[in-house]
Amino acid sequence: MIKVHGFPVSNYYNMVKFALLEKGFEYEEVLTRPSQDGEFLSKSPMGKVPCLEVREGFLTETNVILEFIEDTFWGHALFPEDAFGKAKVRELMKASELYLELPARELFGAVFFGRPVSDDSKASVGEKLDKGTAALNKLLTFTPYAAGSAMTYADIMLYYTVTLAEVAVQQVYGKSLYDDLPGATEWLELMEKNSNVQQINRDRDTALEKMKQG
Ligand SMILES: N[C@@H](CCC(=O)N[C@@H](CS)C(=O)NCC(=O)O)C(=O)O
Repeated sequence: MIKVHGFPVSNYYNMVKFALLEKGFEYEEVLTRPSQDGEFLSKSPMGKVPCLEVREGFLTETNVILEFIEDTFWGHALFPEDAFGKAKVRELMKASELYLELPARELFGAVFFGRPVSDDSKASVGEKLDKGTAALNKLLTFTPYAAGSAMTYADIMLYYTVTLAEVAVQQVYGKSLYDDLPGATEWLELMEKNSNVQQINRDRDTALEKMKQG
């Protein structure tokens, strides 16, 4: 059986879980924290999670894993069939990661681990997020899904990007990221009707609770 290494609080890990659940594919979760330990680096060269383990070996980088899942497993398609539609989904995935997830991640140390954040970082991340949301607004259709009438990998990546970024944006800037993404609130409601999203969020909350209890 294929294995997914990671932990349920990781948004990237949850993107992979969501894709596998949507495909209806059985997998085993191997509870793993990011690590620079030599053994883990032989599976995940940057020591990050998620890491997918299949018969042929290990795979890292979430977008690569998602593409592999699509190429390998049956189940309903999560990319459009036509080349342009597929490229538009990939464009959204990349924009979500580069221009929203990664800048928001610069705030995670302050938000989740109580590290200090300088006024300069706040200002520079704020600028990047403003540019990123403006770019995403040009790409998102919300009709009703991120890239059209069917759910795709763009929804998967965006959901686990914005929901975590929102926590950071609220805490650092005292505003909602969703105010800068018209249509996002209705789309979030739609996504959260999905039973796989609900299950992943329950797993995340249980793991968070355990972490708080030490
Ligand atoms: N580019 C990686 C990013 C994954 C990532 O940043 N995962 C976090 C957990 S959510 C991690 O492992 N962080 C540890 C680190 O950055 O060393 C991907 O697409 O999978």
